[in-house]
Amino acid sequence: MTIAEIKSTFDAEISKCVRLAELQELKVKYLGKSGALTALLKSIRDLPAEERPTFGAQVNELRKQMEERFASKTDELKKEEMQRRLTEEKVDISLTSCPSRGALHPVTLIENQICELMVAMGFEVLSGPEIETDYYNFQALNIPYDHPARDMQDTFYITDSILLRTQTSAMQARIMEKRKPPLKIVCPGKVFRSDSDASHSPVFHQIEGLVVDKNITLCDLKGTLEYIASHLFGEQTKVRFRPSYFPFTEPSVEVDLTCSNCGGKGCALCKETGWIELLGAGMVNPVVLENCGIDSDKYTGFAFGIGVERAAMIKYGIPDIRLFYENDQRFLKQFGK
Ligand code: 2NL
Repeated sequence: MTIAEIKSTFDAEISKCVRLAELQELKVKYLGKSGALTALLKSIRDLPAEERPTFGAQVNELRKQMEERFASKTDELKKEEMQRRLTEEKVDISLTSCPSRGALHPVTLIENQICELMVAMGFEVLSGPEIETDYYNFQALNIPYDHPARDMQDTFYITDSILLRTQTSAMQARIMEKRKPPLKIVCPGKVFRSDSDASHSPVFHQIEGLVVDKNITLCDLKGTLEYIASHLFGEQTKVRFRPSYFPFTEPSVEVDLTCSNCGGKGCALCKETGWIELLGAGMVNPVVLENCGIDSDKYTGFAFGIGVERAAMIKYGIPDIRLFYENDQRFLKQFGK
């Protein structure tokens, strides 16, 4: 090839280059050890001596031009490559890939709501130990060792005298023993019973309220529960007492609310009765007051215990208590927004 031929094929080929790798190949093809230009330079020995300097100068000039062209083309392709990568590898920060926001668990929500209502009525919120002594969980509350009510609350024992509390009243007994009336306290927390089905869990949450003062009556209990019921389930909610039995209260009552689903007319949820049982309550048994050092001739009190899961199940129409503990996002996402 002549100098002119090399120049023109080189020009044509280099302008077609689009990748740095191709450019590198081209560089080898023309300027490499067995490249076209090197071959041309070698052919210098076949020329007559007087033509050699001019020829040499021309070849060197061409080499210089080609090297400059390679340099500028390299620059150009590097810029293009950068531009291409910037477009191809662009991270779209406008995508909604941020983690979704957490929400309060329905049990926490209802627990907070009930506690807030109690605080509004002047109750003090207190929490106590989940591991209790037999004394505060049972004996102080008028449930001696041989009492049949011990079987009603199937208990997890740690030793003969230490257990997982079956009710938060254990804490209330501690407070009654430590302080003097008037008392107006509410104890929320986890309680434990060896029982498990669609409406029972071995761990559940309870809120117990306790008022001890002079002249406290069952009417005070009813007014307090009506306030909670109407704020938690709606203004039209009615409260009904049915006689019951607990060792720590006398008299004792089961408390029903008008069914939030049918408004009291009767439906499948309330088994056509119009009423749904929510909690147990009563007037504090004088024996319990005396056990805790309170003069039962001077003072009376009322107490109640609400199952938080049960309240949430009624409020939201949840059919199975186990849904609360499975951490299924599809379930949890529906609350606390
Ligand atoms: C239930 C019933 C109840 C109480 C809890 C109580 C506490 C003291 C004294 C007397 Cl310190 N009573 N608490 C009273 C009646 C019922 O709970 O089954 N709740 C889920």
